[in-house]
Amino acid sequence: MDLLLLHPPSVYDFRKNSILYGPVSDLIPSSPVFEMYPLGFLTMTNYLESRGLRVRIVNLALRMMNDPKFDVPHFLSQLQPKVIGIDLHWLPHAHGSLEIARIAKEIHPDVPVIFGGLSSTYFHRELVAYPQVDFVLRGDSTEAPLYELLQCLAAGRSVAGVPNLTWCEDGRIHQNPLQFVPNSLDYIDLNPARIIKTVLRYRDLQSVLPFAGWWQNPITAVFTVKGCAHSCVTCGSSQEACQRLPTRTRPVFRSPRNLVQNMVAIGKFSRGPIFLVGDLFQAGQEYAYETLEFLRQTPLKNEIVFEFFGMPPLEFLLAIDAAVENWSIELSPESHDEAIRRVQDESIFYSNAEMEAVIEAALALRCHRVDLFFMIGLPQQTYQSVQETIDYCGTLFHKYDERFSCFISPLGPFIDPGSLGFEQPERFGYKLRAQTLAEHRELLLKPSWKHILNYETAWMSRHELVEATYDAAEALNGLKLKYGLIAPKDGQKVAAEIAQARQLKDRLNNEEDNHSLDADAMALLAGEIHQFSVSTVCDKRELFWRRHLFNFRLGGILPLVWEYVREELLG
Ligand code: B12
Repeated sequence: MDLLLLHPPSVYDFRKNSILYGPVSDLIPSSPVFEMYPLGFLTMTNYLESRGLRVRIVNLALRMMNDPKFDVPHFLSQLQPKVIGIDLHWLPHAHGSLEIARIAKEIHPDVPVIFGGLSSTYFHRELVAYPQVDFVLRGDSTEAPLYELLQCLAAGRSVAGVPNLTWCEDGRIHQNPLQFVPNSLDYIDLNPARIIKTVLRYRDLQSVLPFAGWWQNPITAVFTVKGCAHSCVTCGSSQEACQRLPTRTRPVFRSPRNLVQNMVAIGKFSRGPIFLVGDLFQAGQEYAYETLEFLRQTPLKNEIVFEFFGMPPLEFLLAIDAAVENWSIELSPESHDEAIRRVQDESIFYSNAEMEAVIEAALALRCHRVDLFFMIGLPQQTYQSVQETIDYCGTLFHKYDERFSCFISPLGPFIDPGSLGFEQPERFGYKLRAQTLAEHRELLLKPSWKHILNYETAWMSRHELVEATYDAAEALNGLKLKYGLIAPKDGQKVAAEIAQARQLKDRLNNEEDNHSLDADAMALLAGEIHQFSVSTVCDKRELFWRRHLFNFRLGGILPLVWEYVREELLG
């Protein structure tokens, strides 16, 4: 095995710690363990394997979740990798990633450990000073430098010429220039066929699954862009954040043809929905329509999910409807209050009236779902304003049918490093509670999410952010029940879970660390990731699309099994 890619849990070992993680991951497929690994694991695997190297992905976070007895040190001691790669892409992995690296280094002291991802890029100098980290590959695109680094390590050559690399020698930190910043994304893709082959090679499907429940809800994503043209205050990959990290100065796109080819490749194996990451209009109108034209020419039946940062022209919705059989849209107005929305990024501001026109137009077509996402923790947003957002959701539920839904969640656990809010907190009314990687690691071990948050705002204290979240969640759940958007049984379960989480939170109130928790609370919270922190602001299942009797296409998978047997077993 030339490279072992490990995805850590947010906190190691979450199964033993007593922490109320809170609803920080309720609107994504992962749990608060943040068990989903970066899409980049797939592009790196594809790139390296196509050049003859052998790569194995192990989602340690998911293995630990699925099996309470899964023994990480024992598992790692059974493997003989030449190099280990660990992602610290999302800052919530600040604790787990370094702990996994420490354990791996103890077991395999001579195996180099490489870190990568956006948070690694931001904190690269601090990171490389840890004894368990040998290298950090900076940037949002690392396939080619990673290949070069692995070649150097295998040949015992100097790494001084490897682009994007930060490394330490004799106590001195070296920072090679960020030379690999590709201006097209067509050189990589997720190639599901190759990933299936690695599953066969290591006879290990469990370690490659992206999140708990994926087997039942096999959503896949195709990325259209790296970097961004916009300047949203809270985003760690906005134009300004990309310059600050730095990763790139302007966004770069995949060509529509390449994008659609990748979607078709996915459609051969899976009937699940395909999420198009990034607003197609970022690359311009021509790009957006060209993508639809390629889609029109394919017989893809999967649900295609489009996200829009600004509002698309209504004709574009007509064009989607003409090109795609099954489609949905996702919009993120963040707040009902236009003044608050305007602060995020003036350049993609839209009014409620414009947004409602888009919703109406989509629902008049074959669109299966329109999901609206709101956030808690924005500049200028008060407790009162959050509750008014829920009133606004009520007005919309009244107007539209059951294909329309709204979601709300707190900005958490961290405001992204590199974002405008993190870099210029006073300007946007943020008060930061942590700045360094070490400080974020410490926060992650606090007893409840109120203490974990790395910020509060001039308009809401941490206490108010938490209260606003549970109150809004309760009210939104009530509205969904009222309008028949969720089954009474499911709605009642969410309500009970919110009430329980509240009670527990009150017990933890003002506790600054685990030592002062009473024994009952400690016991309730030991290893807790589900009861009080998953499906508390909404039922996670609301996020998923309708299921198919058979989610996967055997017709696409069986030829690969045969190819594998021919190539690897029969020589
Ligand atoms: C799609 C997306 C998601 C998807 C998941 C996609 C996935 N599995 O990767 C969903 C919606 C589930 C999601 C969830 C979250 N996300 Co998100 N996400 C994005 C988004 C929009 C695009 C990412 C993408 O497509 N990348 C393209 C792929 C191909 O590249 P890549 O995965 O980044 O990998 C490359 C490099 O990063 C690097 N790399 C990464 N890991 C490693 C490891 C090694 C060893 C090496 C060498 C290199 C390396 O090399 C890779 C190959 O070139 C970005 C914003 C953006 N425009 O970048 C935010 C972003 C990455 N997400 C962010 C956040 C905060 C989150 C959440 C924590 C939010 C939350 N509280 O719920 C969760 C965490 C989920 C989890 N781990 O369980 C922040 C991260 C800020 C930070 N520094 O922490 C971003 C920047 C912006 C944002 N706020 O959304 N996200």
